[in-house]
Amino acid sequence: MSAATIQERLQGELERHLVPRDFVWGVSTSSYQIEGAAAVDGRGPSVWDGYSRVPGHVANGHTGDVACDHYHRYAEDTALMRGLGVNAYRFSVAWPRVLPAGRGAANEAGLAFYDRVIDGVLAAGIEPWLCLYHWDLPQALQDQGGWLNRDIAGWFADYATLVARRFGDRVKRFATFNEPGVFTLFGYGLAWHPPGLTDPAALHQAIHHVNLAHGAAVDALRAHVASASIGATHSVQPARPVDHTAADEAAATLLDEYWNKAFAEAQILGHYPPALARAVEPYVQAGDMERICRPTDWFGVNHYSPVFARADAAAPLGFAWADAPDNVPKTQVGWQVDPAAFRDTLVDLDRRYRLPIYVLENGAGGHEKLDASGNLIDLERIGYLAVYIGAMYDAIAAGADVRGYFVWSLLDNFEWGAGYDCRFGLVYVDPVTQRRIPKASAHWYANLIRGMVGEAPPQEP
Ligand code: IFM
Repeated sequence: MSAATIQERLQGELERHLVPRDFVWGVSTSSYQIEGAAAVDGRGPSVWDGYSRVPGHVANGHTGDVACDHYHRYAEDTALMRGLGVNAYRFSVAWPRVLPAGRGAANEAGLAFYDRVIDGVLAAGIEPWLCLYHWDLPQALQDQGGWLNRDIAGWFADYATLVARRFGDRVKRFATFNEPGVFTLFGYGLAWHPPGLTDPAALHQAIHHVNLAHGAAVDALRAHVASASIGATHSVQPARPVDHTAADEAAATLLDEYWNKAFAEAQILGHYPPALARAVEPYVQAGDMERICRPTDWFGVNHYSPVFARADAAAPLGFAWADAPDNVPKTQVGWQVDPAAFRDTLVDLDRRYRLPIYVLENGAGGHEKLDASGNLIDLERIGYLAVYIGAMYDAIAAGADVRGYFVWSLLDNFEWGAGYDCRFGLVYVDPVTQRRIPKASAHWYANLIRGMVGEAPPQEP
């Protein structure tokens, strides 16, 4: 089926009332990946500033120093979103930009930047969805133990209070964390993110402290923002064995606990999955599970592709990360394309947690270059988005309460260890000139939204 045929089918779904008119169509970004201005206007260093400078940590020695220079170009980026016709924008606040030392004195210039972003998107008719933490921990807090220091739950709650007091008059949608299962496993278990450890004890401690910070932040946001709508954003992907051996099956079950369940189960159901329950026990104090399991309003899911594990007795965690098998369809960056897994994930999340679901990230990565005419006709990304949005509709038809969909990402940006050559944007960004060029997928997504929302056509991006 061509992308155009799928688009027709998708728009036909509206007539069949599968997607309510108030369905949220959005795009997502994150602070360190787009803002740049790393040492501007009083921003303090984050763990990624130092980590990315160590040779070998990030492809080509790239850093987030400049990124997409969104700090200075946010108005242009808001105009791009307006052109897409999205009605929501998920972004994150950089903790070290508003609290350079992580706690204590706030940085007025940093807060004022987010005032401008929020006021700008609201003026464009776009609802801001604010995420408190997308991995850029203030270095000053890392120096005090970071996620291994139990006090961080209180520091995070104070930061949430600052954000709530400043922006809560205009922002109602808050996510506490983005993908806690990813930054903890990569940072403390696999040494692919800061602080670069392969230490199971540290990983388990960090998991528990992040969960405590989530609960404390939910309470802080609730206390300071009238009618706040609060959730957390989890990366949920089926964890599969690379081979169908008993050892690999066990490895996949463990990966599933770390990646998919360590946070969602504790935060929503009030308990850890079995293997983790034993592992975190030394760090759990009386009353902790009640502190973590606070009522939330929605479940944020980021979904891309199944993930794979294989048994490895020599690995600190007893399993190793594995690539997708050779014989499956993949995106340019090697992630399996499996829309049925997306449908099944959404249906499963609906049954498991009984919360309204927002897909806060979905998209395809590529190693893309402009063509001779200076355009980027990213048919592979269009195909990916079309079949994944179709799979989301199938989940809705099967009863899953999915209320919104956000593409990752608005812009090509700093893709962590992969640097800038791994592009997820609807909009191409030239890393040298900072010129923005909407890809074919941006026009495709704008057309899709226009057909779905059925309002006056937004201006073309
Ligand atoms: O770029 C990341 C984002 O920061 C978190 N979710 C997955 C994206 C693509 O890898």
